[in-house]
Amino acid sequence: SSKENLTSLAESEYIGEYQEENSPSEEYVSLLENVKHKPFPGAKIVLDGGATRFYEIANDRRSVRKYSRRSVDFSVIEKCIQTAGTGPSGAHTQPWTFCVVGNSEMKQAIREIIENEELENYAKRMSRKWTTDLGPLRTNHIKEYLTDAPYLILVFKKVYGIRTDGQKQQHYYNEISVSIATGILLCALQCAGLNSLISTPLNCGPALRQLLNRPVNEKLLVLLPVGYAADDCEVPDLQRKPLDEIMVKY
Ligand code: IYR
Repeated sequence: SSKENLTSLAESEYIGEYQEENSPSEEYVSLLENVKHKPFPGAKIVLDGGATRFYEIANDRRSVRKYSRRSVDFSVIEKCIQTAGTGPSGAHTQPWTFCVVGNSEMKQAIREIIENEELENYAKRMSRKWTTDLGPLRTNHIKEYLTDAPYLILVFKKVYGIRTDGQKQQHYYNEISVSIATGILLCALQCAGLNSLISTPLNCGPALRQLLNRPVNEKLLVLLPVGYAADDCEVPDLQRKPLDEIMVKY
């Protein structure tokens, strides 16, 4: 049956929650049908000592949960999101939407949705093992950063697209694509001297999607507060694994 087929496909290789099967009758046309190929000389913008400099910037990033209310230049946010949009994606479907919220009332509404759900999450939905593992990070259901940070970026994955003729377009590996784009966004924000946090508001996706008036094919992946760390911001003194623990050379 189609259900079985979907399950086995999903188990062998998870390309996304929406998967379509061949129709015996339909003619298919690629979205990229008219794309020509051109010579490519390779990467041409090279930073001197780029790998080391980029490491230093990336290694300076910390997940920040306490923000100053100091304002952020919106054009910088725009440039960082434009950068995120350079990410690779399955069949070049670019299955992302970055919603930027700077409006105070909307941030407050988002905070209420998330704090209400997180109260349940921390008390009931997350296992005791999970909350114990998180204990040292000092997180809880109260999230002042959702109203203190000047901007919230809600990252949605488009689990499928809609073609101009109304047909659904499969978005292969959409979660991987949007996760990679989000990683690029984190780096861009860091390069701009901004702080951020990847937050994963469990069970809040549908309510936030509706609040922001997003269509049903968009699902919330992560939410990032963005801004400057508060003067009294503290982070856990974590260590990153050394190279020899994360790289295996063959
Ligand atoms: N989403 C919750 C809980 C949380 C989960 C993990 I895994 C973290 O590394 C941190 C927090 C929250 O935002 O508090």
